[in-house]
Amino acid sequence: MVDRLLAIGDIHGCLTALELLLEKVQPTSRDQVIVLGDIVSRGLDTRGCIELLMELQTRVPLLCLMGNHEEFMLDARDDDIACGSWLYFGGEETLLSYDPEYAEARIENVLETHWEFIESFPDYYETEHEIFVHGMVDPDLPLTEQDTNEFRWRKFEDVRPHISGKQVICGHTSQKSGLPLNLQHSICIDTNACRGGWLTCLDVTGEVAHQTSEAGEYRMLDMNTIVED
Ligand SMILES: [Mn+2]
Repeated sequence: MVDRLLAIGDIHGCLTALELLLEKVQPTSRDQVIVLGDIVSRGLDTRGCIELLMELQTRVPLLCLMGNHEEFMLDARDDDIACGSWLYFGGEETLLSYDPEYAEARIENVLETHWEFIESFPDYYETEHEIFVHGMVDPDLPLTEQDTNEFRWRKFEDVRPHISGKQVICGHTSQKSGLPLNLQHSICIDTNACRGGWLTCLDVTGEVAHQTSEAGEYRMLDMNTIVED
């Protein structure tokens, strides 16, 4: 048994919000932290976010899941066309963070240890009562039988409970309200951190959400007050 199950939504290079979030939540070796993917792209400091998470993993049980932006980045590594399209979707900011001058976006600058870290991300994580995933799941199929692209790409739309009966906790579909979308059987915690919204850490066990912004703000939400049908 862990003290707290903690899920962190789409970080997208927002190092200020991530640092403040970890300072507020103070994860320990008795917690389990799951980062729901899309750590990279768009925000100013992907490199810093990856470094911080790699360091945190040395002292806290931490698992990062594969998002569609990690998929973009891995595809860009060996393919100029894929790299060109990723640059347009936020990859440019990612690669600039690997240049000390923040001037040149060169994929060769990404550290080998960072590639290995990103390659290790699985598509989902399951506990006895929860499924953690970046995108979404097909509600009618067991996880082992579905198209794995769903895990990284499927949007949080027309959501129904998963056949397993487990609660699904995901990111990917940005909530412009800045609030997690809490359907109880499924919760989306991409709260638009990189576009003036919030970075969310859902404490599944405590039924609260901690949120921070790139502007240095912090707030806590009672998940039971934001339930939607
Ligand atoms: Mn995504």
